[in-house]
Amino acid sequence: VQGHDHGSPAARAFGKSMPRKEDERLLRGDGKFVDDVQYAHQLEMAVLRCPFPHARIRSVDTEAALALPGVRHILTAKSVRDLSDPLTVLRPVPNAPSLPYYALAQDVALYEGQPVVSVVATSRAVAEDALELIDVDYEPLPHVSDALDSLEKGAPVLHPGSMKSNLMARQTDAAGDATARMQEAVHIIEDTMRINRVTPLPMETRGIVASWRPGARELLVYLSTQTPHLVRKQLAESLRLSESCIQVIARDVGGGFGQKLGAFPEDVLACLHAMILRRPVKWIEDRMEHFRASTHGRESVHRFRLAADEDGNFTGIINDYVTDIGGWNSPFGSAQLASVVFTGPYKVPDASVTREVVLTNKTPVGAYRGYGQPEVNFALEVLVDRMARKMGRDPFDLRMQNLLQPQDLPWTTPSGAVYDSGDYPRSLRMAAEAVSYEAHRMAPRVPRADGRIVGIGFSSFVERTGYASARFLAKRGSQFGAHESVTLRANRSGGVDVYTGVSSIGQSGETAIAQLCAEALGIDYEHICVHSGDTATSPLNTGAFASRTLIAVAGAVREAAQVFQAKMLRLAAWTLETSADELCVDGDIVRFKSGSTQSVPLSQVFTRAIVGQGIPADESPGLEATSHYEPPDAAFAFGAAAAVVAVDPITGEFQIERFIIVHDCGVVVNPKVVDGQVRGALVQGLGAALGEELRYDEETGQLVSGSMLDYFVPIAADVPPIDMLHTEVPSPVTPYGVRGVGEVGTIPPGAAIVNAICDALSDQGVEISSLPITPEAVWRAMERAKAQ
Ligand code: SMO
Repeated sequence: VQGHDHGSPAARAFGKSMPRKEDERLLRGDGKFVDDVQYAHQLEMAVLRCPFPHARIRSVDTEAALALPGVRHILTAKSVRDLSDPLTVLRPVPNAPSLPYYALAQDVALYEGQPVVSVVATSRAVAEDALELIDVDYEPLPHVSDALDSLEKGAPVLHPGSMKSNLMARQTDAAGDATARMQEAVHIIEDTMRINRVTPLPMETRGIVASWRPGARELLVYLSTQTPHLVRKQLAESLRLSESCIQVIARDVGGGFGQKLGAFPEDVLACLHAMILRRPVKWIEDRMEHFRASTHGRESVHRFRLAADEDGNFTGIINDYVTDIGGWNSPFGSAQLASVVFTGPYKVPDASVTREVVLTNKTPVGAYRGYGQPEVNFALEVLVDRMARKMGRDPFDLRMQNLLQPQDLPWTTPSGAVYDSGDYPRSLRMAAEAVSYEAHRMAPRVPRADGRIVGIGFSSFVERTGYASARFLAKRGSQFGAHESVTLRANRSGGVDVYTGVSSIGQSGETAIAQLCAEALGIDYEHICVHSGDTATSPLNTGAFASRTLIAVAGAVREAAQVFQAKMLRLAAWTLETSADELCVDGDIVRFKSGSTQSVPLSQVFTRAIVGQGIPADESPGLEATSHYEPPDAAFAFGAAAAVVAVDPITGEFQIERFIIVHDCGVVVNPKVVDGQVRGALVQGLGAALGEELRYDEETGQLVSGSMLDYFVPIAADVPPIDMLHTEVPSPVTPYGVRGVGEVGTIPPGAAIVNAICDALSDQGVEISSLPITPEAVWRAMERAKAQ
């Protein structure tokens, strides 16, 4: 491990594939997801949702539903307005109007699936029966489902009280003079690139169990969330409670992917019901609801222009993109990272990016893994290949020519981000070698014996991991900081309890934190126990998203460990009648670094500290340390992908024969976890590239692919063979030189596959400008090419 001092001869966990702390309980069925919380006297909630994309609610009649045996309580628009305030937004879109979002639609519902009435009954079945008895008089209103249509004159304005049009915000980041570069360019490639609307689709849908003890003024909330502390803040604001009254627990979370950031309408509803009824109220989102009620991701249109000079040097980029946010601002606002990395890993000083955030009558869009980066990577990387074809150059060579070189870094992008360090060309070279590109580039694109033509496509990428600093965030509208925190607390068994607000969303946070602690303290990994996702026990924190946790938490662990270890050694030194600097921690004992073989077990050191006996008179009892750490900046992960695709040149049917990803997440804490993270995200990225699509019917504005029957999700048999290669360039801006790893796999698949298909079909002049890439889409692209 480079870039840090082991501090102890016993460092034995860092950089190794330690068995995951989470596995034992998850594999034995002892995980604790929201639906595992069962109270004997709990009630269940069901939600009536607007079936129209846009409708005025003339009246609601709940009389028959209330009369149904087993029904305990019903909330409608007025009581929600009386009892709660609109959901607050964690990251408002800068310079956008605020759009009050109540837990139930007030006069008008703005998307199919928006909650209109909520019912609590003795069981979910009874509550659902009650929904059938509720009579809502809807007046369907004209709707708009397409973001570009939504900007047209005459489109129905969604929020006429606060906005004149559906354009929520427009924001430009630029450096140099991209317009001038376009004018003088020898080559320009320009196209409108469309990214599909998809859903993050965690295995565990959203869910909540809320219980209220009025005498104690205590609202206990079990929630499937990535951000327990931020949800606590939002619930306090909406429910008009002090944060002191609320405890949010997110123990095991069956996938977050950005969707489970912040509070949703149903969270407020369940709490209101629980507070009124003084009974625990559970709501578990069903899969059909999930498609409509949980935030979607990605949908955007990128009008992208790439300019090059005669020699093939990229000279300018202009990306004007429209991002569709649906009917309301979600807690995390719309994707901004497309603006941060729109020049990719290339050296393009003159560039401009303009983001337009647009409202439509669809489910709100929130964060989804990569959050703008897969989208803009697709636009840029597909057009890089098109530029190469136009110039008669090889796409690999053109990339190599324009990639930032290691010595160019740190590099400040036109939108102000700083790429910290890395070797981008090496990643691409490794990907090319892995697919024997030298042989392929010379070969003619002719059918093999099976009639298919093989193409190879690349995608080079950078990924912002971490969340920069609080100062940077403030400029982007954030209502939270960038820090992460831990408490380390000794126990009498000789172990260390670690408390973190980071919930366990499948990212192996407990494992990584325990490894960092073992490294920093010299204590055995087995003796470190991580307690996660509980606002009552953990120090205030930010949450698990943006591939940021490791970067921030590593600093917090390192700082807390220094304080903890200094005292641990002082106490041991007193017992061993020596000085602290003679000693070191080794697994479960403190011993002399050299010389004497005397030692003292940690259980004894910790017990003395906790009891306050057998310690120096000038030491306070207890052994515990808390640290909050704010990283100085984000770190940029990077790499390259290569897809080998065999395409049927007549039907457009294709098969991905190999997929290679070369990836750098800096210094690796746990290779097996890194492998799993990259692979998992890759499969998710492949799904979005190859078939996932939330389609809205143009006529009715309704979601027509909103079930597992209609929505493609890759299963194991759909996943091509994946090879992973790693490089390990330490980041100079993070503790231990780590970079984040959670989201990267979602970024390159779309472009690599399109580039491979277009390479295979280059004789036909086939070009593809939208996702997903289905055989039908390839066939249509071939038809378009023929027509030209
Ligand atoms: S989209 Mo991720 O959870 O920041």
